Amino acid sequence: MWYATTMKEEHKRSALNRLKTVRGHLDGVIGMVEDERYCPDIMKQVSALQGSLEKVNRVLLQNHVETCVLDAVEAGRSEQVVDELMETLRYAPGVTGSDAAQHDHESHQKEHQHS
Ligand SMILES: [Cu+2]
Repeated sequence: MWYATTMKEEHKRSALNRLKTVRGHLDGVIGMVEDERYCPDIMKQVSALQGSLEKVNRVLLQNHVETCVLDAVEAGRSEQVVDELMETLRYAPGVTGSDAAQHDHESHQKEHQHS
């Protein structure tokens, strides 16, 4: 079963743009393997793809906190949502790692003007 989530327009656009870029990039990497390009060159591209996908998860996590989590807290379901959030963080190790510092702070600040 799945639950629907409310996606803020900017997060939805950002996630879709990033995923579609990954799709194009992935086709390129498939081509590199088919052409039997130099292994480290392919690995570099795979690593870049992983980084791009982690950014997608960061966008999704931010959306989740700004929508579902806040709503749940307001509805008095804080305990339940904290447990779920801790579970959710497992899907986004990049958020808590050193990589998180590289997060784009400009878009961050813009997104926080909503309150
Ligand atoms: Cu959510």
